[in-house]
Amino acid sequence: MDAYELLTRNAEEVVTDEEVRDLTEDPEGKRAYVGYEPSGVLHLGHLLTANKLIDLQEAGMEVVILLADAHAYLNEKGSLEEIQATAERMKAQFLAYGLDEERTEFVYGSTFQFDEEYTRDLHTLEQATTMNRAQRAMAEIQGDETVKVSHLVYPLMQTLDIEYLDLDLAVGGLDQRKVHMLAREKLPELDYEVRPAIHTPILADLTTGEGKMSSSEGTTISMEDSTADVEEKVNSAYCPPTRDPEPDDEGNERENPVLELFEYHVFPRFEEVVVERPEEYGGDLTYEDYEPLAADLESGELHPADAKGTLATYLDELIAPGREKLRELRD
Ligand code: IYR
Repeated sequence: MDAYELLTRNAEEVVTDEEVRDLTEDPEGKRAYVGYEPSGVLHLGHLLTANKLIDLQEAGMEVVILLADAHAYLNEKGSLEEIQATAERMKAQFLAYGLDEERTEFVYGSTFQFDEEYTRDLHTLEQATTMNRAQRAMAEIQGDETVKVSHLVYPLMQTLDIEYLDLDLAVGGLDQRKVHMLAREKLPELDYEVRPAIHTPILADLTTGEGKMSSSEGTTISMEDSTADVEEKVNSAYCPPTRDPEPDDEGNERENPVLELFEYHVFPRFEEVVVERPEEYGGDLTYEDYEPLAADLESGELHPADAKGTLATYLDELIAPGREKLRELRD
């Protein structure tokens, strides 16, 4: 796979394609980042962007993981000390997941975001941005609580991070796109360069196929889940034999979350996927790509129950090293 393919595969959006193409001409040593508000246990949402970071490392890029402690503080996730303790566990799980230690730099936001120069730039950005604009940038990240001033400062700091970490590329879930658009608009006003961004899709809730998979509501899978938990969650997942399920009775759009997990989590990390079946049910099925598996589910060749059993096995293998790490940290 060439660098352009590695950077863009499974991306929902690339801003802009031309800028990313330029980057792929000589990706070796270029710096990309994702920022995470620290949380003690990684879940499939974190791992989706981590998959992209692994792709970037394979293309020769250096990866910066911003442990966004000050951002989590602004977003009322606890005291800075509490947030930093969970960040250390997060770091260990990322490495266990398969990020290349040599090409991964972990940076705490608070190590540079309180510096004088950064703070001055932040105040300049505050002058250059309307409250309405900052609030819109945060809408997807913050949820529906009351907007505080901290929520408006948050996207401006995220904008400055791109400059202060000396990056060539920003990566994030699609929920980060409005912040990245704000950054593209505002960085030049401070005479800083615009950087391209790559956005990964937001996956649907596992049980309903609706909305977005989240750690606070609905069902996701985390590094803390046991093999039995993973099996149980995947077995009760929504999995009609189609890629395009009908909306539910209230008109809510639905996805097939089992197929999404194969596409975005399993195939990028495994050379092939084997569905084990007894001879009397047709014997094993082997897939090297997502498309033929999805086609077999649609045609009825692959039964949803077999797809789920297989998905649970592969997801379990992906989270097992992180689960082990968490256990070690606890002992
Ligand atoms: N907004 C992110 C956290 C975050 C990301 C980046 I990229 C930053 O520079 C700072 C914070 C989230 O929603 O988790």
